[in-house]
Amino acid sequence: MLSKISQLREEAMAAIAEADSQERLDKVRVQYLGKKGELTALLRGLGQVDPQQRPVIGQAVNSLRADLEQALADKGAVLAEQEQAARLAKEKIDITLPGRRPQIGTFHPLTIVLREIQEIFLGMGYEVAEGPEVETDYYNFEALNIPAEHPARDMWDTLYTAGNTLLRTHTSPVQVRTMERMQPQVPIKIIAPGRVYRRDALDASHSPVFNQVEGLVVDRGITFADLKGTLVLFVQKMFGKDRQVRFRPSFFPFTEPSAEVDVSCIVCNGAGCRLCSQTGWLEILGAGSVHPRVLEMSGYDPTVYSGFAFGLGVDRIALLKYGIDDIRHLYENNWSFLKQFRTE
Ligand code: 2NM
Repeated sequence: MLSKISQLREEAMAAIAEADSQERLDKVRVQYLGKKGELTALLRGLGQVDPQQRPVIGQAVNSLRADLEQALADKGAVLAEQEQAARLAKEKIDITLPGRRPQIGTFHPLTIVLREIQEIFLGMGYEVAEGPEVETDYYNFEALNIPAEHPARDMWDTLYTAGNTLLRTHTSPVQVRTMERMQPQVPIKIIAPGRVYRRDALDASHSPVFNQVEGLVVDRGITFADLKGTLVLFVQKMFGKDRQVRFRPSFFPFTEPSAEVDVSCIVCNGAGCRLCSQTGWLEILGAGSVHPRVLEMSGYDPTVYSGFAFGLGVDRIALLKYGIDDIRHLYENNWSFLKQFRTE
């Protein structure tokens, strides 16, 4: 019996020494000290032992139990410490790694170009005026000398909303609203930037929504020469002082006379290339002297006052300036495209 006990001691101590996790150690505990464990079985067998030997054996079993409990506790402490150290090593955060850089936004190319245009006109004493994108038929057409049923309406189709309202096809309604509000005061010197809408076939140079800047000057004695000087200055600030400017006769219902304004090609300088379709010129503006009927409808006597107006497409200028080949890039919010226009 005593040799059985010392054999059990050796076995159990070896098992404790071998246990390499708290989980395994717990199994060893159950195997030897549990209710159905080997030591418990040994104690149960004590009844069959010779009564004289019983105290000696009982003491040996109890001392084995105490030694195993001690050994289990010691090994448990060692394993707990090891497991904690392993977990800490695994979960360690390397604070020397560089952080993830936050992505910083960029200005949209339209915003950059729009601000540049505004800067130029603010420098000439203009103020910025804004108005609604959903307009009435009166402000978008009637007040601009484009009567209902008149063929001039065919130049601008748009989406009609409830009642007599529509998505504005130009920012001219803002000019009309400004004249109505100001009349009969002069001078008026404003630019009207903003989104406009047209029913156009979608292609590389047409989008159903795009951005315009229109300008309006009204005062006594304003002539076509003022318009010309203003636009030549604008073009040379925007595209460079060596640019040539060309006025071609054109037609708009709200101006008379009217002109299309071209700038000498920014790529070939007039020699002819693919960008300017071999003409040497790029069309960038429409302009003219404000039609007397437009002045009159908004409260300015055309025998006393005169004015000029112009309109340009911000999108088209952005495409030219950055060499962008398709207007749709401006409206797709593709970060790979937009991030190229970092300005800081
Ligand atoms: C253009 C071309 C020519 C224009 C006219 C007016 C107003 F309100 F005075 F009648 N605003 N904008 C105008 C004139 C716009 O865009 C190509």
